[in-house]
Amino acid sequence: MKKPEKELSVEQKIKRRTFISFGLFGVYAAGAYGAWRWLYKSPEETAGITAGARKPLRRALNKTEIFFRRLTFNENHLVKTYPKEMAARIIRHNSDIGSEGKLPPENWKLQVKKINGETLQVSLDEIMALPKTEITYDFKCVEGWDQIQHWAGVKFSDFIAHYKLDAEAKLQYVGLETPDKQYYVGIDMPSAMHPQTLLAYQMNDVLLSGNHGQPLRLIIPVKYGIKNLKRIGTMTFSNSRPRDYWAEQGYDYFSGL
Ligand SMILES: Nc1nc2c(c(=O)[nH]1)N[C@H]1C(S)=C(S)[C@@H](COP(=O)(O)O)O[C@H]1N2
Ligand SMILES: [Mo]
Repeated sequence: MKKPEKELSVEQKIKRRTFISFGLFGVYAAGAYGAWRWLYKSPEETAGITAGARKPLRRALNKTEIFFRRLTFNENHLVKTYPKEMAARIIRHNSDIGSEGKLPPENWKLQVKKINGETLQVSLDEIMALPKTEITYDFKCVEGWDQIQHWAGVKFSDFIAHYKLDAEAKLQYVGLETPDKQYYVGIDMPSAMHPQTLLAYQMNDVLLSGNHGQPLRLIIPVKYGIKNLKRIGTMTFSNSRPRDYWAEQGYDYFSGL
């Protein structure tokens, strides 16, 4: 006859389970510690285009960004617009890095760095002679405010077509900087070429004030305020990411809505 298996006492069962739980806890803890060590020891990217982060983390972030860009961005998807009468009269105003005070338009020319090494110099009058586009939409700042505003200027894509910058527009990014290089942004080309993106010189039908980026600023409704650079000095084109003021501080490079 088979000897009946010895019944474990309740106390023994508890001991055994406690032992197994602690064992598993130890295994998980070692795993987590290992992963953390791996990340911690992995090379840190050079703080530059984006704020410093471990390379594997940044790689994952960049992959996620491209995934969401593809998922959410569509050049035919337009940002909601409003009747012009709904535009604010008293306009909110944010930081003025690189765009303080007033710059006499006669002392200003937009510098467009072509890929053949030439620089186009475009005056405000020349820009204002191009077809004009107006938009009334809800401008959004990442800091949590938004306001329905009316802007006018030349469509970025019209500007590209007029100055025959087709080869430039085939590259992946546009870089914009203030004349003093204090504020700068990088914009992915599909967002720059979006039909609602403007090189704006008017707000509420009058030329921009010093506060709002005169003589010319970017209005890019598919992105948060941080990317809407005021007082454009230079425009560059590249396949690598242009430097970006807020991305350097750790903000999302894409900053799309
Ligand atoms: N040159 C320059 N452009 C800039 C900024 C800046 O500090 N300097 N701030 C950005 C931010 S954070 C926002 S929300 C908008 C605000 O635009 P506004 O001052 O016309 O409202 O401008 C953007 N463009
Ligand atoms: Mo902002």
